[in-house]
Amino acid sequence: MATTSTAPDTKTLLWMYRTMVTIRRFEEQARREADAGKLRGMHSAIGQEAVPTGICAHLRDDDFIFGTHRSHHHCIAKGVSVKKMMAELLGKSTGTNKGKGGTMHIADIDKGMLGANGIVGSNIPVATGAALTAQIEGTDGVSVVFFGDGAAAQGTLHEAMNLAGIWKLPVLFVCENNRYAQSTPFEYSVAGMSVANRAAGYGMPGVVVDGQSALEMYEVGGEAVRRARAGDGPTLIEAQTYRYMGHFGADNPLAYRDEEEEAYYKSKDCLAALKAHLVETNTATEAEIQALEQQAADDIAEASTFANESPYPEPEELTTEVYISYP
Ligand SMILES: Cc1ncc(C[n+]2csc(CCOP(=O)(O)OP(=O)(O)O)c2C)c(N)n1
Repeated sequence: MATTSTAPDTKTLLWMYRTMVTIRRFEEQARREADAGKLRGMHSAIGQEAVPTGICAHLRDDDFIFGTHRSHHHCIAKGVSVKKMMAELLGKSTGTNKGKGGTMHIADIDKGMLGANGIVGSNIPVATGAALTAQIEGTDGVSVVFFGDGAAAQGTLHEAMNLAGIWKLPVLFVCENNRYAQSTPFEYSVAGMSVANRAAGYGMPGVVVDGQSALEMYEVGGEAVRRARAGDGPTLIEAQTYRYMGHFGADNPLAYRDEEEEAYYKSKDCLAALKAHLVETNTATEAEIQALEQQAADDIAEASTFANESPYPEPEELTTEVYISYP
């Protein structure tokens, strides 16, 4: 999906809603697969669907994105096949990485998803390097890196923002501030209580946006992508959002946050908000919305069947296409 307008047109709005519903259904099914013991350590992004969707609405297949340990939503928003993703989660040979990457290392070069990564903060300099490549090659390509509030305190972000600032690189630093790094609250770990304010130190705009609003994410993402393509340099975006599940699914978030807070963020649910907008603006009827929701559910059911019926890689493939480091 690549659009340049400042307000989303009907086609884009419907794409955003379907994408967000697809992400939620994918995450729900992935949870069921994990509960059935078919994968372990699955980090769900339920609640955070609007963040990559509003940004990726402006990206082309040849733009790059980079993710984290919690990246299913980034991949889906960038157009990676949910069938191949689900197969990857289950370690099957039909997966995006032939079953050798798993939930935390999904990549699809054809779609510009250059990789999720389990090491917190590690993809920030890599994404900045991809932006440098686009600049050197003279394309108008854009690189986007998603990371959490926990990663915002990693040195990698600051080194990369400095280089991106002096070289005016076409990169978007997108912090998904879901208020917790595992169980550590944002207030406890982020000095100054703001990620966006840090942009000032590196000569780039720092924008706070309601990450529960697909429309606001679309607007802020559009301006940042426009700046990057025009050679005006990087932007730091702090999208304020919330993850509904525990850190990796099996933990209990109520051990470190309260029901009132959870209820507050769920009352601002990004899917419900966009659906209400579609109805109020007569962009789609209830029946059309239901049809979109059904299509998303069907896609995920098909992805699950495909993944479960796919074969595991052969034993002799164990050491092919993987990096091996020798001591
Ligand atoms: C360098 C590094 N330190 C610690 C960890 C363990 N770890 C995995 S996820 C996580 C929390 C990350 O929080 P945040 O960046 O806010 O992302 P979120 O989980 O909220 O999406 C930590 C500390 C890690 N994987 N890598």
